[in-house]
Amino acid sequence: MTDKKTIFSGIQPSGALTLGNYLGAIKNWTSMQEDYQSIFCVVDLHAITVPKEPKDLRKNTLEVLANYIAAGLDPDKAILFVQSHVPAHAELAWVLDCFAYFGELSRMTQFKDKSQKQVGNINAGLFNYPVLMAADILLYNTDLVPVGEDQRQHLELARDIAQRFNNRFSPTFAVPEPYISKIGAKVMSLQDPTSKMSKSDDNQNSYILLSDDDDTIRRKFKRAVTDSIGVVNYSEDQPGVKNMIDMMAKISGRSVESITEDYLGQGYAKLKEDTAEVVIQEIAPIREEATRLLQDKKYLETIYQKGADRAEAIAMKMLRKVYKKVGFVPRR
Ligand code: ATP
Ligand code: LTN
Repeated sequence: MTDKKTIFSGIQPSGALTLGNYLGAIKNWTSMQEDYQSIFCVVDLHAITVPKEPKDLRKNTLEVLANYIAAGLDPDKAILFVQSHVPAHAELAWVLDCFAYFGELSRMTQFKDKSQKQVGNINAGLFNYPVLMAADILLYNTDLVPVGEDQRQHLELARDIAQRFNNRFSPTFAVPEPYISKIGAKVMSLQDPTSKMSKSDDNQNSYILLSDDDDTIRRKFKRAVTDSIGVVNYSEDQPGVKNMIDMMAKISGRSVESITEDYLGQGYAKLKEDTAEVVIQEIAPIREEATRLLQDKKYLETIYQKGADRAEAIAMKMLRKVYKKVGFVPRR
């Protein structure tokens, strides 16, 4: 083991990845993997809280893994694995369920949103979702969790559960901090720039998928909703325009001020076209590499098997410690 700090994060294989997933999460991971002990998971246990066809789940799981690697996560540096391959996640989640309160879980915004979308299927998994997420994080003594803004509340809960457990017994879990970058933490919908870009949106024009071809990306940006002000400003009052500038800033590393200056006196059409091109430059190579990797299932298999072995070694140590603290009799 190293003395590096640990980061852990995950994405659900609930569908094709969006530009929001990439800019809000994966892109940050690729730069952090150099400096941290890095663990990235494909959280398939979480994905079944929303009904899924088994064949789609299998396909999406490999796609997310392929995209991780295609986007630049290096399996020799970072541990890349599939959540269901390491049973300790489900096992710790059960223990933590007994340290999470009905009241606090009822207040989770994601639970309330998803419940509204599936009124006939508000299952217990959907309710306990944040506890499983806390288990993911706490198993690895995680210091930092790089996620998008929408996950902040879940992170707070994970911290509360960790502290509650530590206080009840003795220091066991590291208390994780969220890592939410200033730019890109909330990529907005291209059709309604006041709401988050989301892969579960009914309107396909509202999101860019990492698998979209160049012309589809151009078309979606061309149709993007802006406003009737007609002047490029970086302002909360012009969320559509702000969204474009933020995407450019996140991808290019330039400041929002200097990008905004470039468009002084220009209409929105040019801003949209240029943003589309910047996005294409960034994600077309990822799409091509992911497609190539997906043809090599054997390679992907070696990556997730090695990843699960490495993850499990760490996770089992923590699980044993937790079982001992709560008073379970050891098997041997
Ligand atoms: P769904 O839309 O089905 O709820 P999702 O697209 O939000 O799913 P998740 O697997 O829940 O995908 O999220 C994976 C990661 O991507 C999380 O860290 C989340 O914060 C981040 N993320 C998702 N959407 C965005 C977005 N629009 N902008 C920035 N980050 C995002
Ligand atoms: N709930 C997260 C996905 C997730 C996660 C995690 C993120 C599950 N376990 C652990 C960070 C750390 C989401 O993005 N919806």
